[in-house]
Amino acid sequence: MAAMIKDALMGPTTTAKRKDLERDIVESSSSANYLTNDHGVKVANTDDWLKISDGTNIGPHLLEDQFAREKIMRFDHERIPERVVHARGAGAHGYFKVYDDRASKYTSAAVLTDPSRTTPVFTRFSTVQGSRGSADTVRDVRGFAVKFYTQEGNWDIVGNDIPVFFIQDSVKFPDFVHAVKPEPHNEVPQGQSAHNNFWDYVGLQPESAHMVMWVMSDRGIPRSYRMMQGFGVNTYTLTNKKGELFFVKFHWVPELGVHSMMWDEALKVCGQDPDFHRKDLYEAIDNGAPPKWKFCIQVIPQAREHEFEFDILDATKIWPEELVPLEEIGEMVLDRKPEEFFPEVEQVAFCTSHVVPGIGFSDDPLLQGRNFSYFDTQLSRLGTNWQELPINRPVCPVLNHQRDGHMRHRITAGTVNYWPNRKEVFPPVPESQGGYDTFPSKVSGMKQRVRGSKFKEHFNQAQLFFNSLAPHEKQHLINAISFELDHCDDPVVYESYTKVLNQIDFNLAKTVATNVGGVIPDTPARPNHGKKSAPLSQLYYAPKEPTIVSRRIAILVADGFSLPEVEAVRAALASAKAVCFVIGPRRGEVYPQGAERVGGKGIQADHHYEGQRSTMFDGLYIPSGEHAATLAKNGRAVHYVREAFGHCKAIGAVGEAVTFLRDVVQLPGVKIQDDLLSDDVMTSYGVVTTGSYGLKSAATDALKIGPGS
Ligand code: HDD
Repeated sequence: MAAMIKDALMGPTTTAKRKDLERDIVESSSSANYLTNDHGVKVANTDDWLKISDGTNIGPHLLEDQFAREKIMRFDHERIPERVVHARGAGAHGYFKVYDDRASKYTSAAVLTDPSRTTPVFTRFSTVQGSRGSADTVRDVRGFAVKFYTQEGNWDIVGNDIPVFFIQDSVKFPDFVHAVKPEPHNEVPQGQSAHNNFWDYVGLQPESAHMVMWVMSDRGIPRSYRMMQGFGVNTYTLTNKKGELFFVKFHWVPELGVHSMMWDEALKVCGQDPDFHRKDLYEAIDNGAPPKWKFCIQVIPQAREHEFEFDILDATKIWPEELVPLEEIGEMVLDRKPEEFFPEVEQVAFCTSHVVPGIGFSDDPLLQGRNFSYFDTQLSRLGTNWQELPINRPVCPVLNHQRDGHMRHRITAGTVNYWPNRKEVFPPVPESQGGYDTFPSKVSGMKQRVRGSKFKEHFNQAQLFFNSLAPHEKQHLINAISFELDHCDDPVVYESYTKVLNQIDFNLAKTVATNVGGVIPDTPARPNHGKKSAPLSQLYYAPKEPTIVSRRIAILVADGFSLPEVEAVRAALASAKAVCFVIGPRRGEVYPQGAERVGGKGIQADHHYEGQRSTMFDGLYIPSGEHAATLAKNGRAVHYVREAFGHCKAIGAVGEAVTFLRDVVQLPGVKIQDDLLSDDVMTSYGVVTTGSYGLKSAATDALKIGPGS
């Protein structure tokens, strides 16, 4: 089965949704290559508004110019409201397949049980806080929303890259979003949670503590959309053909592992390339390395609902994998870019309420409110008939008596638009024949505004998360909270959050309080339970086989580099499916050792040192040659290497470049491993050099991203 899926992964796949969308795609290169107005009349002049003129001097414009009026009026109305949260994002098409029917013991949903199916998907990734034009690499939660165009209708998993949420009840969402969004008096800050109102709110809402730990960890600054996990977050249900019910959580696990940026790097990339993640997604697809995720489920039978110390309906809690293991059931591949951003990525509309037979909701109080909110928001963003937009319409028939409303596209022929009708047009379908029916469940209780008793414990899992991080991950988290609280200028805010931190970890609270001028605690607010869970650290997801697929590698040169070496390394990197760029003193010809500097045979540098800085790359390779002496004298080149080193990038150097590298990064305690080409090289060292190029490919070995990277 794995081999069959591998075959299917080769190249863009024509899915049912692709065929459906083709009806609406206008090729700009089609044979009808001329300009018309919106109702198809060919336009003779689109540059001059109709006006009075004697041929030399011009007079007034004429309102009668219907072409000019239409062009300007259409332009005036181009913008629609951006999403109230998750406004900034990027999306791609792809497909989903299950390995076999192993999930049929839990669900009757064909999309999750029929291995002969290829289900088209559209996935949109996003940040939460910033506006549509904000930067990609800010510290934030990432949205991970998947629309499955199944043969039984659309199913949406509207998830995040973090498995828990800030609040337990959806009615708090407007308060939370107001607190995290730019402040009302000055609309500051953009794309940041580093401000008084956010920290004030979460300080007063201890249920946010667990999620705050995740966002302040490296998960908040992913290297790529392609290198993050996805989580459905809420608890859903599955029902099988026997009529049994299971609680379920959905997970996406990326093939390339879970990787993050360094904070300093993320900050710089916000300015250097605000579209970094968007471009990264499309670059990988263009280069034949479509991103891929395993789809996994965690399942709890209905009878075991109350067995856990936490409430399994509480979205601020994970189900630790030691208690409820992940079951891998399928894969998603994103292999096709949108044709046009607005009609696809901007108009795609997800709803948690979109489920298909075999999948249902639980009483998770966050999910219940979400089921109302998404549909509602689409009405104001896109209008009543948003489901008919090409990106949103299902690939199966849509037949019902819902009619009219703004911008209705479909024409439903026939004389009746109600049920029951004498002609039996569009009758409801019994569950046995595929109709969606809600799982019958007995409900009793008092009508009241409460939360379940287990919902009241907020710190055990925040502590579990912090305990489970590797030392460098803990340090990053401490740095992140210290950065954010330093941006809060109201002492009430940063002092009160230190108290929350002391509920999680004494040293964490002490260090942050010292950094930000908070109240340094004398004793822990509660004992640390000492428990850990391995899958909470990103290290857990390192690919088993080291890989450089789709990684961006810079080859740093000046005039006088070794040409055969660069050619060999480029070929080796390309065959390992890395994306390789030559970075030289100028964009244009750079001359190898021995070549005439003017008119000699050089190679094209893709960028100059300033144009694409080290922050744009995952690894750096410096070939041998007399150019090393030139690099050493160039402040920009020296900064390039030091910055890459400071950001823990893998660096390889050969021959004369070894001395250059040693000189520029030689700091006390720095490990540089010379001539080490053993397989465990990356477990201990990020910098590898070799005196002569040859043996085996020093560069590709040095730059592999694997366990320990
Ligand atoms: Fe939400 C968008 C994820 C709680 C209300 N949400 C939105 C998107 C994602 C999430 C990924 C962007 C979808 C896209 O790409 O178009 N939201 C989550 C997760 C949550 C969550 C994982 C917690 C488990 N959301 C949540 C609550 C509410 C909302 C509790 C309201 C009660 N979310 C919305 C929204 C948005 C939205 C206002 C804005 C744009 C949209 O829906 O289409 O309705």
